[in-house]
Amino acid sequence: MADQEGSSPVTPPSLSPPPVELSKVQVQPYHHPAAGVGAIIHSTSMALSQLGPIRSVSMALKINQIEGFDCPSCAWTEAGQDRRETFEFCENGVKAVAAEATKRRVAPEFFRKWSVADLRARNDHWLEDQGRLTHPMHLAPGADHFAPISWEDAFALLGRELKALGSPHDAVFYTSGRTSNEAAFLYQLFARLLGTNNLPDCSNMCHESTSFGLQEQIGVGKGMVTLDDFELADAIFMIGHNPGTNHPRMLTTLANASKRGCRIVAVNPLRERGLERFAHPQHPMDMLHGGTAIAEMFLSVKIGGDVALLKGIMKEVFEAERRNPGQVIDLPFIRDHASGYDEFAAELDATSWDDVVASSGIDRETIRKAAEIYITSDRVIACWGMGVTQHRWGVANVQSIMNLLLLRGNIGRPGAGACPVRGHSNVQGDRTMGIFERPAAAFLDRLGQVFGFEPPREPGYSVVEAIKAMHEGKVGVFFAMGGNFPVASPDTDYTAEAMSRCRLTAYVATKLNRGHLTTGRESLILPCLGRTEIDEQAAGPQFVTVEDSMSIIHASHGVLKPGSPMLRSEPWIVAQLAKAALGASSTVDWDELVGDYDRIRERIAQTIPGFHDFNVRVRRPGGFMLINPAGERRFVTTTGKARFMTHPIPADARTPGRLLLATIRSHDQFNTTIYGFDDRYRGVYDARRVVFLNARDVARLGLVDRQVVDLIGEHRGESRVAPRFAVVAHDIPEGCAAAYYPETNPLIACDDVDPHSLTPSSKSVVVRIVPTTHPAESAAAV
Ligand SMILES: Nc1nc2c(c(=O)[nH]1)N[C@H]1C(S)=C(S)[C@@H](COP(=O)(O)OP(=O)(O)OC[C@H]3O[C@@H](n4cnc5c(=O)[nH]c(N)nc54)[C@H](O)[C@@H]3O)O[C@H]1N2
Ligand SMILES: Nc1nc2c(c(=O)[nH]1)N[C@H]1C(S)=C(S)[C@@H](COP(=O)(O)OP(=O)(O)OC[C@H]3O[C@@H](n4cnc5c(=O)[nH]c(N)nc54)[C@H](O)[C@@H]3O)O[C@H]1N2
Ligand SMILES: [Mo]
Repeated sequence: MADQEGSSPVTPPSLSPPPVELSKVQVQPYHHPAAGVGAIIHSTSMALSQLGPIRSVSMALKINQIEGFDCPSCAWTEAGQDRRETFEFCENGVKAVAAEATKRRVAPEFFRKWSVADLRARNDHWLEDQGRLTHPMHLAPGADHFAPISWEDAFALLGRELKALGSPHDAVFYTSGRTSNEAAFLYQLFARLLGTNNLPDCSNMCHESTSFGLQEQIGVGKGMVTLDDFELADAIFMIGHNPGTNHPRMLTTLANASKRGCRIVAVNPLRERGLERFAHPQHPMDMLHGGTAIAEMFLSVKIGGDVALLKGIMKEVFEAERRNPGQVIDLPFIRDHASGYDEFAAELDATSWDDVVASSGIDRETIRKAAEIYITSDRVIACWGMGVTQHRWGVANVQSIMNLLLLRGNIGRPGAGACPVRGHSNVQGDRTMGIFERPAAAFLDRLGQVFGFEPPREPGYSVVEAIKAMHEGKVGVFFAMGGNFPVASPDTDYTAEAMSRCRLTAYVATKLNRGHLTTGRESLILPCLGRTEIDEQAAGPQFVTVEDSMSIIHASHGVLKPGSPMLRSEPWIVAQLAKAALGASSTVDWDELVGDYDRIRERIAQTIPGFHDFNVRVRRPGGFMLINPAGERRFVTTTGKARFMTHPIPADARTPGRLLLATIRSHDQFNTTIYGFDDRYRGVYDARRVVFLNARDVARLGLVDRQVVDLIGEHRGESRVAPRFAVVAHDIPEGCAAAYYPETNPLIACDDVDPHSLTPSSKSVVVRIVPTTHPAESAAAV
């Protein structure tokens, strides 16, 4: 075995994945356009190996089609009905669907063979690759192996443990963003009937800085642009995201914009291939001609340098306005619709160019050119992702982007606006449904009226608050609706220890993951239907609904036979959980709701603004779009206007010799699900434990390419280690480093967060890099 930490049965267990062999890491720079032929080869071989030929083709014809299922991978919107293609998916969508629709099974015999300790010693890829969970499983106190349990007994156990809690606040209900609107709505209703707002979700680690920042600034925590706007924009700024890997279908949108002359600027410390060139894998002519150029300008900002860079661009906007008064800044918009402008402008004037250039790492002339694109473009869209949100200054980043848009009134008119690119396919919908630890009073008022109860008002725990509470022994029951909480969370070993202090942990899941092996005193794994599968309830087959990144609500119909007769739907599981925990005290008829999801949608329509006639409108092809008031220049903020927010350039937390590490995704993973060990566009093969460094830093630190090093995270005088990474010289600014998540999560302190959004700072971890002190491991782990 590679690493022995995980295989010992002592508590607390180490959750770090075992380091795999490094000697075979290969680096081969990739010079082709993103997608193209490679995408076809990779997606086809993955689908065939997991599904066989017939299931592969029938599945491919149903992804993202009106009568099919919503791709469970990313949240990028589908084209309108008239523009939809026969195959509306990408390489990584196929990987996600093939992983769910696989013919492989993890049945009770599997758990008889493998103890929890043995499973912990396997790597994440191996765990995922074993197949679909088929049966509810139970780990009794003190047991080494999970054993089968009936659904009835599983809910009886959950009911007993929840009723035995001193307070409802001693329970935590986590959600990952694949959960449908229907399941999410029931789940939050149940938690609040029980009496708690402890509803942390993956958003807390993802776009929370966006939700918090935009809510404060423009009154709604979502973007407002649509695909139509992408057809009208004169310029698109793409800041801190990697669509070639994480939202491949977005490349079609961007390539079309680029072809008609829209100017695209990318802001990213890494020269990501998908930001440079794209060839549509389903259009042979496109591939023959070498694809389409995406970004005409690439700003290789330093990690954490975005506030400074945006300030630089805005300083140029001010300069241009001084040269051409009344021509550049949209003063009428600002007068009528914005507040805080004078203070903002004064602070911007006082910011020195030296600080802007030093902190962003971009020279003044380059900033001037980027500003010129912004100024000469009538309609501008800004897109962003995790490179913006996951910092101690994540909210400052988001609000600085919005400041830039506001300066020229780039909001609430065609072809302009904000486009935060969401991650999980229904993460935005889950929040709309009330999965939130700090719900608005108006939402709770309405929920209480519709269901005849007084919802709890005190804020619940976000992800990092939940981990701390568990660590302090305050949490008796931890329940997860999907996801991989302990592995996706920061501070891996601290989180594992926190989980081990719960009385009961329970995970609703489709596939086995390392998180399920991080148990409390007792634990449950509850296997559920995936989005691709037929969901049969009392009233017949059901569909569910999701909300994409552009606030479009649409239906998703499962089409495949369920992976096992024991699988249950997420809404059904919530209904049984609620009955077991609330018993006769519940005023809700859970069986009626879950027997026919139209009943759930009726309650959603009564509770949540924008969902009137939900059942009718969602049956129309393509669904319907939620109105975003900010997109109509109605700003429901404390000033009643869009607010310019003033933010200083963040201080550099590095002491000499330290680097800022961004933890990123490879092309062969979906979050903690590891499909393989290659990262094609970055040219790395057969390894995940690599750290990308600038060649000058490699030399300065006295290292050589491919040398094995330990990464040491430093935060407030504490240090944390992630051992054995191979150094790979890469096109990245000096002082910066990048390595994959979740291998690097042990480095991130739980309290290293943005103070407003509480988002872990996973893109700016202060690290020291030292030659390894850990012994070489054998190759057995893979
Ligand atoms: N195939 C696949 N698809 C996915 C996912 C997946 O894991 N695999 N995950 C889904 C989820 S949940 C999410 S949230 C999205 C994530 O999608 P992205 O937002 O693209 O996420 P990341 O890969 O974490 O990192 C984004 C980029 O930020 C850049 N970056 C790092 N630090 C900085 C910085 O300081 N400034 C700037 N400007 N850029 C920086 C990195 O170089 C990287 O290119 O994708 C979703 N889609
Ligand atoms: N260091 C670092 N940490 C990060 C990030 C980072 O960039 N760097 N990114 C953060 C981000 S953006 C996010 S969103 C989180 C992700 O955190 P999570 O959402 O908690 O994690 P995932 O890896 O997406 O969860 C995958 C698991 O979900 C389960 N699953 C899949 N489909 C279904 C389904 O249909 N139903 C149910 N019930 N279960 C299902 C499977 O068991 C699978 O193993 O991680 C965060 N953590
Ligand atoms: Mo995410």
